[in-house]
Amino acid sequence: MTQTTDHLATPNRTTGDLHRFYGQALDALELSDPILHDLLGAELDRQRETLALVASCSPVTPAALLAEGSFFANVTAEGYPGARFHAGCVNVDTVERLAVDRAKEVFGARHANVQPHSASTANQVVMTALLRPGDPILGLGLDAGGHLSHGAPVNASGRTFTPYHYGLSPDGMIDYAEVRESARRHRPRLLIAGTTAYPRTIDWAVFREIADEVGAYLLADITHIAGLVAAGEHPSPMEHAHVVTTCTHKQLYGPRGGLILLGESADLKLADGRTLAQTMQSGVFPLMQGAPVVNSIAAKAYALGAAGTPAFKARMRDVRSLAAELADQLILRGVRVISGGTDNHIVVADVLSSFGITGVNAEKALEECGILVNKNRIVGDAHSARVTSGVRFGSNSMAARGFDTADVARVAGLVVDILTGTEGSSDTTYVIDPLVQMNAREAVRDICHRRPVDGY
Ligand code: DSN
Repeated sequence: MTQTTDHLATPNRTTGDLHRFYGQALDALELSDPILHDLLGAELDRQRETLALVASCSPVTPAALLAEGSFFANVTAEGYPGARFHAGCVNVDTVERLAVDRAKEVFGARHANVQPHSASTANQVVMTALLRPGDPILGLGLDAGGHLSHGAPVNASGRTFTPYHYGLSPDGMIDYAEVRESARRHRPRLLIAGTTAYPRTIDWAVFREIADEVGAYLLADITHIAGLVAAGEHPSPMEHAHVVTTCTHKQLYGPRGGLILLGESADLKLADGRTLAQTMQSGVFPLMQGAPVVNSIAAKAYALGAAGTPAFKARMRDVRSLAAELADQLILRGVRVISGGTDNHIVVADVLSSFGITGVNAEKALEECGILVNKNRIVGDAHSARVTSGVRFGSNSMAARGFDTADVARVAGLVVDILTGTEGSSDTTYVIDPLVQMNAREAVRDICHRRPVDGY
């Protein structure tokens, strides 16, 4: 981890002081708001006893949670380190520099902004700072596994700019010829490469080639695969994209928040004479945001430090191999897996053709048994996003629980048992065999107890 704590304003407090502070805080919560206190306990129990296979989350490392829940929340710190609009920022400046240094180190970036409140905000910053209202943008369609902030009509990105979308080919892969053809036709000012439900490797070089051909900026939104990219388990877009955005919670086991990263493009001169790095800095503050969430930046610093360690790299190898194993085990049991497998942490299954039930019914039936996934549209889906024909699995939490291949096989077996024992009475209602449910719930509890997430 990068250590830049030479300029601490005060000597380190003893660990005892911190224990006292957090202990008193917990006592005060119990006394002053027992309802909330109990809800915290209930949520901890729920998380301990369920298998969270939702691909867009990872259990936040307790140390990062502690930093996020710290008294850094008391500091208003508009501006950037060394140039704040408020007093009292000496430690905050050090924390933000630490987070920036670690982000640069982990992703091999030349410039990092750690202030975006989320990846969606980071995407909004990029678009608002680089484009004019009405400019054409091109990204993967929401229905094909893109993201709201990539130009969906219901999102500000789709209302402010003129959105165009590419889709997936019938085998579930990005069709780069279609992307190129679409880019030639619509001449986007911004080409977006980034997905939320795509299980395969993204070819950043081809995206950049297409962007260059039509004179577009290339935005790589690596939100879902940030951990794999950091660990070298997925190619990095840093050399190819003009701008890279990500969040810190989906695969970095950190707080909910965003990052903007720049590679060689940091020094690129824009039409107004400013560099891309300068444009992103002012794009975050003051263009889109006011004061940053400093406690979140402290937690980002922790997560980014951890992401540079050998233990994190080993975890990301597990994330990939466990997802591949899950895909194989489902296929072995007759489940139709989109694209026939996975290169990352995501497995998308066609539950309609495999079990005759919709994605929403599958999601609910699995949840009743303690397995958490999300309904997901699949290529050519006839159902809406609220119903869907598929579900999406992710392996971030399995890796955090230290799963091995036998655990994955057991989970795949449970998934198949549960969905075989579920009958849809309509697209959104179903009946589940009570015996299947009882046995599965017990088995999931057993797995969770044997494989707790570290620190939980
Ligand atoms: N983008 C949504 C997902 O992938 O689940 C929420 O973050």
